[in-house]
Amino acid sequence: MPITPLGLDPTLCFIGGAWVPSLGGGRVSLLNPSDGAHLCEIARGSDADIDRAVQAAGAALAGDWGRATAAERGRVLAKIGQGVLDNVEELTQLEALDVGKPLKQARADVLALARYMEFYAGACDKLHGETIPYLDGYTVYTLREPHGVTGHIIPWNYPMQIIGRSVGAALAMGNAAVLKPAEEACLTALAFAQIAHAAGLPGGALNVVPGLGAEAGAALTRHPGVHHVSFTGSVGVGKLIQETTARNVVPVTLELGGKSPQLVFDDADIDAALPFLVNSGIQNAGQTCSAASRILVQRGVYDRIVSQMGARYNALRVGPALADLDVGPLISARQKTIVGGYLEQGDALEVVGRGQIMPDAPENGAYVAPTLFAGVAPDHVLAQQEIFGPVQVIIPFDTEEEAVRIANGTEFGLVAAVWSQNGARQMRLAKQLRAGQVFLNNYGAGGGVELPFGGVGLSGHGREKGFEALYGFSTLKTVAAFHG
Ligand code: TXE
Repeated sequence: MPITPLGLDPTLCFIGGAWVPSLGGGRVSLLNPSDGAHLCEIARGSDADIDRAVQAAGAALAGDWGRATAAERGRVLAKIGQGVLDNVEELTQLEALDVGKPLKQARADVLALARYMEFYAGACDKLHGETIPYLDGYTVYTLREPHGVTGHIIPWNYPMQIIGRSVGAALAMGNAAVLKPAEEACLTALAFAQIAHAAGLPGGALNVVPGLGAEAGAALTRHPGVHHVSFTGSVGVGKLIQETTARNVVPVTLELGGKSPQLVFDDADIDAALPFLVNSGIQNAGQTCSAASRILVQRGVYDRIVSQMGARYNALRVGPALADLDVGPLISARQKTIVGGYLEQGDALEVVGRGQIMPDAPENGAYVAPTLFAGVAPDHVLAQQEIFGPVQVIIPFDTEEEAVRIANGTEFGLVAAVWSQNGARQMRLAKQLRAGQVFLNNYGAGGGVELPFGGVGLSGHGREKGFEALYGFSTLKTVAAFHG
């Protein structure tokens, strides 16, 4: 059932360098979020498929992939990056169909994936052990080694970016990966496997087993042959995975979303801030772990921010991914119900901006009008819980201390941003804000692949992206030689 020029058969798993049917024989239906129509079927990976994939990864480590030098791994990753670039339009279309992302946002994800490969291609041979001065008669050094088989469980919101930052870094350090993409969107994960294979990645170094979280996902986290698990998704499943992997004493990286604030002070450059304030809430229809769902605004500029953000919201157009408007559909009818439930809880709040669903948007698409609330209390449910939809709340504050208290007043800690011209304040707040990353007078720093990324608190732990990820995807062996 080829559905793209890439010629994918999405009903298959990619194991040991070959496309194979699931042993369980089951299928899951993939829907197009833009119109709710059946897109294609994908494999419903089983315990046995995960077992096969883990065995194949182990065999790759014992074979060509395990023997490859760091420089050789780098060359393969560079070729994979080129392969991604050679297929930008096909991957863009696939992601738009599968995730419901407007084309320009999907294209940005493809380019990010290529850039991750390029970055990790260059990083492969840059992280190594060191010699340690010790007692007379000893030579001591460390070896930086792969964990072995790494499991990657990823969500549907940014498949390509998350593959880039986690699978890219794992392969760079010489691990062999088993990837379980989300059941809602997995086509670009399959396409990536195809591209990687064509680029010369040895069979078994990357295996992709689509399927359900409670089946293929759970099987991957409890498999004794898996030596590290990287998970991006919900807090609930993250906790479950931490428990399961603890039983095998396997290290885990968890990236679990957030309730990220942007703090706008009276002395901020408002014109510079405005596009970031809005885009950070509506990009990918708000289904972004680092979405800035809380905008904290000092009283002196409060009215201006409310009216100018409101005006931008009122101009937002919502429609099918291929129409390439400002906002696409949510991933599914289920997600629409969840977001709708939150909007109902905001019934009594002041709505100061609302985007427009285009009249010709298909009726069965998972569309939600982007909604901006103002005057929201910091402890309101909409200011505390991750909504994962195009919804932002504006919260007023008077003093810097109050702003920090509100910003730090959720269980999450992924991203925070400060808009102020006061350098001393920027430095103070960069230290005081409880977050894995703080942006000063910007938001997201253009998504740079070089920047380590991860959270504290319920947002998770461990860092992916950047050079830092290479530490997480490797382990250190100390060698102490006594030679007299
Ligand atoms: O996540 P799940 P869902 C948040 C966001 C969203 C909510 C629910 O708030 O509304 O989570 O989204 C796999 N063992 N984020 O239901 O279930 C699953 O198959 C092993 C934030 O999509 O966590 C998929 O591949 N794996 C977030 C992946 O986990 C399991 C991104 C994510 O699915 C499993 C997505 C299990 N028992 C949602 N159960 C972010 N951090 O960006 C599910 N999975």
